[in-house]
Formats: sequence, C-alpha cells, structure tokens
Amino acid sequence: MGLEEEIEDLREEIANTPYNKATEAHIGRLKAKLAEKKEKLENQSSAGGGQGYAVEKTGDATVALVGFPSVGKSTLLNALTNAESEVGEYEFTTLDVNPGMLQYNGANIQMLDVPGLIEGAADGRGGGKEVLSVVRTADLVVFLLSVFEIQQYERLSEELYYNKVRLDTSPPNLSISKKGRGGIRVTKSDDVELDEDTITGVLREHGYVNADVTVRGDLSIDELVDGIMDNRVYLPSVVAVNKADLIDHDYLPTVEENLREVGVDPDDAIFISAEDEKGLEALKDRIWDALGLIRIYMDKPGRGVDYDEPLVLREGENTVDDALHKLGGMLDERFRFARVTGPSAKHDEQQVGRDHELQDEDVLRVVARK
Ligand SMILES: Nc1nc2c(ncn2[C@@H]2O[C@H](COP(=O)(O)OP(=O)(O)OP(=O)(O)O)[C@@H](O)[C@H]2O)c(=O)[nH]1
Ligand SMILES: [Mg+2]
Repeated sequence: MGLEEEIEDLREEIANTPYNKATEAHIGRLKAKLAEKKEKLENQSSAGGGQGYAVEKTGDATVALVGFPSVGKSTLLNALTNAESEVGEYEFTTLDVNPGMLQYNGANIQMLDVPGLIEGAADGRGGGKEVLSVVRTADLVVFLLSVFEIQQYERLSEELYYNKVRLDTSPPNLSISKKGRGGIRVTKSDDVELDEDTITGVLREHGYVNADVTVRGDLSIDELVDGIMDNRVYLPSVVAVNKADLIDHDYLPTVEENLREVGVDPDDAIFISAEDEKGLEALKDRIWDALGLIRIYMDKPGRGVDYDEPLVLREGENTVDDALHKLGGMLDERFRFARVTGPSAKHDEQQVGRDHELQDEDVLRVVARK
C-alpha cells in the first residue's frame, strides 16, 4: 500500500470513529500517525522540487496579503505602498510575489502581494505551494475578500491550515524532554481534558519511547499533535472586505451575515475600497495593532527627541536590551543605564536597566560610558 492510500485510510477511519472518552486514545494515535505520514509524503514529493519564492524579508515586519484572483490585492498594494503591482481585469495578473513597503507610524512594513490562491493549492496545484511558503514566513496574514465572495474565506483559511499555518491562536503549552529510560511520564495541569493514555499514545506514534511531558491548558488532540510537530507556524490575521464601493447600504447586513457564517465577527472585519482608497487608514491601524508594533522615540544627546523616525520594536521583543540590539553600534557595549519617559515609566526620566519593558511612544535616552 502506498503512502497516499495509507493516508486516505487513516482519514476515513478517523472520520468514521465517533469521538468519546472510550475512543479518545485510539483517535489520538490515528491522528498522530496521519500527521507523520503526511509529513513523509510531503518530504518525498518536495525532494528536488521547487523551493518556492525567495522573497527577502526587509523592514520592521512582513505582511502576506492573500486572496482569490481579482479580489483587488494588487490594487490594494498599490494604494498602500510604494510598489507598482500590475492591476488587471482578468484573473491571474500577478504571476509572482510583489513586495511593497508600507510606511506607517514611522515603521517600514513589508507587504507581499501573492498570486491568487485557488482550490487545491495546498496539494501543489496552481503554484499554491510557493504562495504558501511565502505566507509561512510572514508576521501577519491579511485576508482580502470581495464583498460578494465572502465564502472564499473558508477555502483560504483551510489552505493555510493544511500548510501548517495556525491563525489567531498561540502554540500549545507543551514541553517534552527525552529521557534514557522510564517510559513516557505525563504531568498535566487540572484544565487538561485529554486522558494520559491519549497523550502517551500520541507521543509513542511520534517515536518517543522515554520522555517527560508536561501539558497545560485545554488542548484538543489536533493541538497536541501540532505541539509535537515543530513545523507549525502561528500567525495573527486580519480580514479586509474589499470593493465596498459596489454595495448599497441595504446589502450590508447580507455581507455581515455571510461573514458570521464563515466564523468572522463583522465588527472585526475592515471594509475598504482599494480602488477609491477608502477605509485604508482603519486597515493600516489594524495591521499595526495585529503586528504588535511599538514606537520608541530616541532622545539623542544634543539633538533632542526624534519623533519622526522612531525605533520600531515588537511586543515580546520590547526591552531596553532589544532596543540596544536594534540600534546597533557601540551603545550595547557601553551601556550604563537608560532613562525612560512615557507609558512604561513610573515617572519622567525614570532610570532603568536592560530588562525594562518599553511601551508604545516611550521616549528613551541611553546613557553610555565614554
Ligand atoms: N469597484 C472596485 N473594483 C476594484 C476594487 N479593487 C480592485 N478592483 C478591481 O478589481 C479588478 C482586479 O483587481 P486586482 O488588483 O488586479 O486583483 P488581484 O487580487 O491582484 O488579482 P490577481 O493578481 O489576478 O490575483 C481590477 O479591475 C480592479 O480595478 C475596489 O475597491 N472596488
Ligand atoms: Mg494581482
């Protein structure tokens, strides 16, 4: 039996097994097996194959713009950035990835307009695989939908899921350390619903014989498998609904209903018209928030505070130490302390060390040895 058939059989068995406490461990093993076999198949088929697009990441963050053909990706990219992406009235105008740079709040945000994702892209049809490899390296996914084709969201997010992109969720809280002996020992917090047998079974299928595993939080089997496979990418996403200029006010509730049907809260979606350049400020603002970018205004000796070109950091990489690294040069070595004024400071000119966490719109002065 070939790998493809084995995968099909496993899928069928999973689909035909009702999920309950008695079958949980069994389903866990099946899902773990399935994940391993899919990985194997992929490695076989990609051997010697194309490596996908090589788009160099530049700027403070990278955004992948995904959407079906003709939804207006190129039009949006041209409206937001300095790029000149080809805009056409026929499908598949964009054959390659077009990068553009969006300048916002003093940050350089790289935006990648990727060719239309079509059905079956995850299986390598229609050049979708290359597109997806680009998406995996981004910091944020922006879905672009047309007001009349909201249901495309389902297809797009499915493609991303198959390609191991997990949207708007954090990695499962799981730690595994291999041991020389003792079998698999599970420690779980009170909120873990999965049985110990299920967790042990899933780990065995992934080749673990002796290991200590700690699980926290209410995980599903799929999330557990994700946690063990180390090639899942976790990204935030934003939904933009384009061509809003084409609908009447009366039609808006229909669009909102369609959004709810695909699991998107209409209040979270940004309505825009790329062509008329409407709603773009709201979209930029959302992109900024979703990326977790923060501005640090540097107070330079003798030159005052630079409000025009802030140092841009990201949440999670926002300590004084991170700022020193990004500033580069000799400051890092000669650092004595810093003074911070603004949202993160207890008072103006607070003296802080490397560990201090900065916040958006802080003013930072680095005091260095001569
Ligand atoms: N009415 C209206 N038309 C738009 C809007 N945005 C884009 N269009 C039109 O939609 C068509 C397709 O736009 P593109 O920007 O080429 O679409 P795309 O998503 O880049 O398409 P591919 O490159 O083929 O994947 C063009 O005729 C645009 O002028 C909009 O906000 N409103
Ligand atoms: Mg295009």
